[in-house]
Amino acid sequence: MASSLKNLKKVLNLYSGTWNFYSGVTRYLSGTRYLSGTNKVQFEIESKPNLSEKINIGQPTAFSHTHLFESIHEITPGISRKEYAWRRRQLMHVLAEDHVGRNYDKHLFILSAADLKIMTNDIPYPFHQDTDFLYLSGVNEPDAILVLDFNRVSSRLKFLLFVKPKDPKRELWDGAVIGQQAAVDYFNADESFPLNSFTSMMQEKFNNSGYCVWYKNRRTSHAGNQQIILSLLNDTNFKKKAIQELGFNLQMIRLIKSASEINLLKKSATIASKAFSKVIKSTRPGMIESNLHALLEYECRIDGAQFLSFPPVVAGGNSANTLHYINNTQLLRDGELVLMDGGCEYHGYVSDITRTWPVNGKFSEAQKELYELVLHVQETCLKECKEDVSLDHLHNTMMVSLATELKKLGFFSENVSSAQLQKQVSQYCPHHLGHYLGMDTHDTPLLHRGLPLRPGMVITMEPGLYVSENDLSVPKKYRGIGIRIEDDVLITEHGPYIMTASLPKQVGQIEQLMGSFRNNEYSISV
Ligand SMILES: [Mn+2]
Repeated sequence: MASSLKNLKKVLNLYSGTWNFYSGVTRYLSGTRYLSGTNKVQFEIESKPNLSEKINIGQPTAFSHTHLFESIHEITPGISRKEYAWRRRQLMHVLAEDHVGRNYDKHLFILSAADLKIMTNDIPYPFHQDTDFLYLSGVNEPDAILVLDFNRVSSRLKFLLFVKPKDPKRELWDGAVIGQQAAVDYFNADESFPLNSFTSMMQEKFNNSGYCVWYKNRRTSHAGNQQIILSLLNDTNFKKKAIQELGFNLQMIRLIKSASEINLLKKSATIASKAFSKVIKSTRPGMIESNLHALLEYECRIDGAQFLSFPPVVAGGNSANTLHYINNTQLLRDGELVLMDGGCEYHGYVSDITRTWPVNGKFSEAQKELYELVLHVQETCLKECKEDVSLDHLHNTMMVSLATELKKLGFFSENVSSAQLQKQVSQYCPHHLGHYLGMDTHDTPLLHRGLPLRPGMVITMEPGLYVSENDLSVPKKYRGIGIRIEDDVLITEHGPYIMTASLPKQVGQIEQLMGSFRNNEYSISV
């Protein structure tokens, strides 16, 4: 508990004056009301939903895609109707018990889905849903708006969905949409309306009834709908008692993963780990960085992932020192290392892995020295990783361990002051040890990394060491080497569980894995 209090103090110093944050953190630390044990909530099986088995809504259902679902009670693969309902109720309870929310009995929450981003005339990028919207509804369609109407006295919750109406002419081109009927039958909305009636319907249903209205104004993913929502909120004819920004309230719920979310995250980590193994095994001098990108994506999708989590970093040699290098255009040269940072998305849940390996299959002495140093730093952090410590605490562990190890290799002069040392070490690893992981790669970004870790949280652990080829202050043999080792870690009551453990990271294991590269299974000519 002492460390929790220290963390709380740190959080308070950073967010001094932000009472809202304080209230969230206190609630988090006391933990009992909403969050503690969230991952243990049991979602009972309900009676068979009253659905037409012919339901066609443009996204997989248990009826249309039997290979993806284990039960007809799931709305999206792995997540049941009960769990989606629980998430909506949990959010409204948290909002109604917020320090502002407590002053009001009636609460409205409004959230837009993402829009379809256009790649070129008439042709969109693959659609990616707003993760808050997907978390609360399971709806994987652009443009919709979700409204939750909650009364804290009676605990009555109504779920409204505004969706594009069914239009056979439009669906001939773009495929099926959900439509109003399935919004109710399949997604369990209490009522559904056409999207273009949003403003008039909201005026009609909720005007003048003393609501505290919550909405999201940060990191929104639909500029058009956001304008429509803001116009409604700013309309003096739309009477309400208060308007509140959602803030981190939903992220506090998303921070602790449920058992079904953990299953999906494990699956995502397993797919990506296996794909990384194959990419490592296939690497050889003369390939292009983008070839490894292509292999990673191929392997992840062959194994059932829908996307890569983000454009991967495939950085040969000195490019590894550019942290967000995604050009992936360079030749992979004999004698260099290659750093790959990537992961996949499996039914809404992502993995995020980094490995660094020798292009020719064998570490040089200098590469091995620095690689094993980073591995040692990661192991040191993993030993510290347990309930109640925070990501910030683990970051500090990484910096201290890096400093100690680099000093042994002659990176710093003997008489360097500890303040100078801290500054110099952060030049060799300018990023944080890790971040929360979930539906987003950088999950729940509004939550401070000083929060104590709890079972059900998932984090990345990614110590790195980056020595620029132009750094004349270090021995020549180390210049131009960039290394990062990243694993995905679930916090459990029994300690850290490494979800990416099946992917080798010891020097010997990697060299052994690459020993078979001559029998490359991919026919990429070099
Ligand atoms: Mn990461």
